[in-house]
Amino acid sequence: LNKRILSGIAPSGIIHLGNYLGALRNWVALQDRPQTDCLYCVVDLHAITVAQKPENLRKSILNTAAICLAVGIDPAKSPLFLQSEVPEHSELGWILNCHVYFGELSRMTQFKDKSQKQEAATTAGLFTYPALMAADILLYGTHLVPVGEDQQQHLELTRDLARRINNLYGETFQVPDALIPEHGARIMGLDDPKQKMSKSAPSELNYIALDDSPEKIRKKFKVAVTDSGREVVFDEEKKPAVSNLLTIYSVAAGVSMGEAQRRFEGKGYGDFKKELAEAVVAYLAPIQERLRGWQSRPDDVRDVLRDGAKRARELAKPKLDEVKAKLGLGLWPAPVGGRK
Ligand code: AQP
Repeated sequence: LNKRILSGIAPSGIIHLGNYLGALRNWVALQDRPQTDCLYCVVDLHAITVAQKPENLRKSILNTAAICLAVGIDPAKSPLFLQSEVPEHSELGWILNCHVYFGELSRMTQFKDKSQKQEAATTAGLFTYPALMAADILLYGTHLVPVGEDQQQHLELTRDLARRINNLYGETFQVPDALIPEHGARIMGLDDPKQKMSKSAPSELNYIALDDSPEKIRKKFKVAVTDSGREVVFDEEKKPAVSNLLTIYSVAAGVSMGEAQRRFEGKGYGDFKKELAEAVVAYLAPIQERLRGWQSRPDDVRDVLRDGAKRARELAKPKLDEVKAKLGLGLWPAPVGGRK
């Protein structure tokens, strides 16, 4: 039996290098793993847990899908779909909402961070979104979920919910595992190495967007925060900023951390940041070229999403029907041998 891989990305404005190194890069690699079936999802219902302008959301959805295609998601191998086009997600999300405890959701660190940072009032959706994320995953019998480190806690909750439903109603859900990359699982902000790189950061100097121009990339690395001293060495405790930049360098240049450090022995931060910027510019160039191609063909992107939703629904509907039947919802069980 093939292993099911599923992951999602929120269309909330820009997609940054952290999203790519922590998640998208792995999504692409997994497509070629033998005996795996991948499904990838633009999770627009997650985006509306915070206020969105409809015109911006519409653009972000298309742009996020175009980025997924540009980084190498091949829709022939992996259906790429929009979450809101598969209503089974919302329906299972509600069912899981009715099985997750208030205390569990209250412990989610992402909720605490995001609700504190927000200027607008916090919605119930932001609070309960981990249940919807669990539905995204459990609906497809997912074995592995390629995500960045920040999603580990939500994955744990998903596993707990799967076990809870299985205990209450009999074996229903596959209990999924997180697949967190060895390098790049937690890329930190360029302007603040204590916080993760984030789309919703107040300053754009926090992140490298995948579609930043070479000039912008050079400028952002030039002003990126560094640590005291002048040696380019990996030491997350003493040199969190430089360690973060070295992680980015080693992935972008395709070298080990040891080799990355050797290359900058005896050199200062200035030289290091210049070479880092060039490595990232070169690393993103082919993605950006393909992105321009997809952006010039929005109807093709829509076609990919439409086809992906059709394929995803074929998988999601039977699982949702099974769950509803087990819970006693609807007009189940269907009468055998005609009406009674
Ligand atoms: N800084 C990061 N380092 C490594 N991986 C990261 N991911 C996010 N930030 C980093 C991973 O990217 C995938 C998609 O993320 P998402 O769209 O679900 O949104 P998020 O985790 O909420 O990402 P952001 O950019 O930080 O958004 P905001 O600012 O809205 O919170 C996930 O697999 C995530 O782990």
